[in-house]
Amino acid sequence: MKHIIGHKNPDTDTTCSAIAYQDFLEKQGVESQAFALGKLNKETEFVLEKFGVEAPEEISELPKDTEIILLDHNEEKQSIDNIQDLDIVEIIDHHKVKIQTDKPISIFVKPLGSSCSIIAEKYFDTHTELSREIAGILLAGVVSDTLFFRSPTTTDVDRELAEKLSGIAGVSDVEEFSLKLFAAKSDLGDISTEDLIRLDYKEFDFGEEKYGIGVMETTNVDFGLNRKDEIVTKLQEIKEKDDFSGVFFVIIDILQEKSYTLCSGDDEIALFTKLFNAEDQDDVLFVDKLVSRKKQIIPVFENM
Ligand SMILES: [Mn+2]
Repeated sequence: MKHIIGHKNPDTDTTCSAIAYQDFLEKQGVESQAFALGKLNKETEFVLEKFGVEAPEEISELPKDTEIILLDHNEEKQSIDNIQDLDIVEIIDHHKVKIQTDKPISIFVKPLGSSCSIIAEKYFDTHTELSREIAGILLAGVVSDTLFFRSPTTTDVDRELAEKLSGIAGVSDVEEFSLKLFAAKSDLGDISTEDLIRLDYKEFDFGEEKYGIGVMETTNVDFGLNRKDEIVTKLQEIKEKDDFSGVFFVIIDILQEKSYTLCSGDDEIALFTKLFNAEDQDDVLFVDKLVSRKKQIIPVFENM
C-alpha cells in the first residue's frame, strides 16, 4: 500500500490534494492512503466538513521501508520525521525541486498555483470519475493556495480548472466561497504565539545558511500585528534554539494584497528591507503586493 503524505504544518492544498490523490489512485486500482503530518488548520477543517470528507489520520513517523508518495512538497525538512528510512516512490508538487534520490522515481512537478490543480488535471486528462465531494475539496485547494487567484503563482490553467471543479462541486459563487475559506483561516481563537508562527512555517537552506519563514495569510492582519512584541521575542527564541541565520514571520493581507513582516533581529530587518525594498514602520516591514513565499520571497533569498 502506498502512503500519501503532505507537508508538515498541513494546509488546505497539501491535505486536500493528498485525499484526492488517494481517491484517484483507488479508482485506478492502486491501494493507497492519505495521511497528515500534524493538526489541520481551521480553513481545512471547514472545507472537509462542508463537503463531508473525512480528515486523514495524523502521523509523525511510518515503519521502515514504507512506500510513500510526497504531495505538495519535496524537501526533506518539510516532510515526515523518519523520511531517511522510507521509500519515496513518487513526488507530486508545484514547488521548486530540491531532492536527491537513490533510484529512479516518478516525479510530477508543474508550475501551477496549487497541487490540487495538478490532481484535478489528472482526473480530467484520464477521464476519471470525479465526485462532488472530491471536486469540492480540490476547488478549495486551488482557491486557498492561489488566494482566490490573487497570488502571482496563479495561472490560466488554475482558473480554468477551478471553473470546471466549481460546476461539479455545485459551488455557484466561487468568490463567496473564497471569503468563507479565508474567514475560517483567519479565525485563530486563542492560539499561542509559537503555534501562530508555526501554523504555516517552512525551513530553508539558502547556501550555507538556514532560515525559517512563517506566513500568516489572513483577512485580519491586526490579529498578528497586535502581538508584534511577543512574536518578535518568539522569533528570536526559535532562531537561537535552531541555530538559524534568521527567522521571519510574514503577515499577508489576502484581500488588500499587502504584507507586514516581523524579524528575529536587527540584521534580519536590514536584510529583508534591502532585499524587498520594504518600508520599515517601527520594525514592521511593509511591502505592497508581496503575497507569495514561494514565488516572491524564496527566489529573492536564493539569489542574495
Ligand atoms: Mn501547495
